[in-house]
Amino acid sequence: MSNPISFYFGSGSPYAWKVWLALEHKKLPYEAKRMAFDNGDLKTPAFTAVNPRQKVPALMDNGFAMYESSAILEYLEDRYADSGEPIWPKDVQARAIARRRAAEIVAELDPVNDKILAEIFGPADKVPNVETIEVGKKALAAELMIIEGWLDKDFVAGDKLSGADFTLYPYLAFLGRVDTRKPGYHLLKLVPPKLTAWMRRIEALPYFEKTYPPHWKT
Ligand SMILES: N[C@@H](CCC(=O)N[C@@H](CS)C(=O)NCC(=O)O)C(=O)O
Repeated sequence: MSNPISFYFGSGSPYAWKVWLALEHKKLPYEAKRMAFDNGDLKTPAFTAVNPRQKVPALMDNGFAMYESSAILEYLEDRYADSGEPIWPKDVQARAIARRRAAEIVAELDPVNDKILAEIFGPADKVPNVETIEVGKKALAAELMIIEGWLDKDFVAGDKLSGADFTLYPYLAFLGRVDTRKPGYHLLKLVPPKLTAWMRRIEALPYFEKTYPPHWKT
């Protein structure tokens, strides 16, 4: 590898956080480039050449541009198979399950989360609809119980960290962020016990602090 990977992220983006955890897990050299959401950073011709969809995360790896967080994880694993720790289990069926769980999180948990957040952080002139939020919280609790059932070992897909853990953690951390910014919704209380213990395991990773959204620290 000649140059470090350029890693374009937005502070607090769950998709970017997932990639950041994976870069660290694989011990890859990278330069983190923070992109602001509100000052045109994503709209510049230079960034549009990296990601024509003008979203983060994105990578530039020695002239190779890549975006879409799940595809980025696959790229890193294939391109740097021997670096750091693997993103997916070696056993074919365990690997399939880990990938499926990561896909389920994106397909099922992400939209449920989004609905609640859209209501809580809606337009300034609109009071959040309590009923919509309660319905959303029920759906979120049900989804979290499914994931709780996966945790028969230490991690989301077995006894080792995988891309499924990196996919999930940012969503749950965001629930805590909402509780801090908009007290009263008690979203973290919906996280069942095994998942809560799992969150502490992720937070104990040696590189965790490095990946923590910078603007959440202030
Ligand atoms: N499916 C994409 C989603 C990426 C995405 O939606 N990123 C958001 C931040 S969380 C973004 O960059 N939005 C651009 C904007 O808000 O202008 C992925 O997994 O990478």
